[in-house]
Amino acid sequence: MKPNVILQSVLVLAALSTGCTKSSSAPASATNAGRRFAITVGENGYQPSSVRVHAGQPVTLVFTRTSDQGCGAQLVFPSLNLRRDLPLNQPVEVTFTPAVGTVAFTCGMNMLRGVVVVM
Ligand SMILES: [Cu+2]
Repeated sequence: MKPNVILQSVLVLAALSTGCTKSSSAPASATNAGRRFAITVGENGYQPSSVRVHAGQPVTLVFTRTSDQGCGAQLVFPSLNLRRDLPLNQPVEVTFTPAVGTVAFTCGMNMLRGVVVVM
């Protein structure tokens, strides 16, 4: 009987420690961990709504619109003179090499807003 109790507590500890690794919360602003950023377009806007990248390096933003509500069906990068349709649940990639400054992106009516901060 006693070995059983010990085994059970080991299993409980294992379950607790693996559960912890999943609980890191995503920050609202992503940092430059890579050159590829996934951005979700929901009814309330872009998530994350800002990313930070280094100047002179190509960056790819992968936009996925996940909601038919709101007005995220069009994506505009005014300073890049670039406009894309975002089909529902279909990733759309935008790649560019930014200079220092900010690169804004918006919905087709300039209501939803996001920004790439380039350092
Ligand atoms: Cu809009």
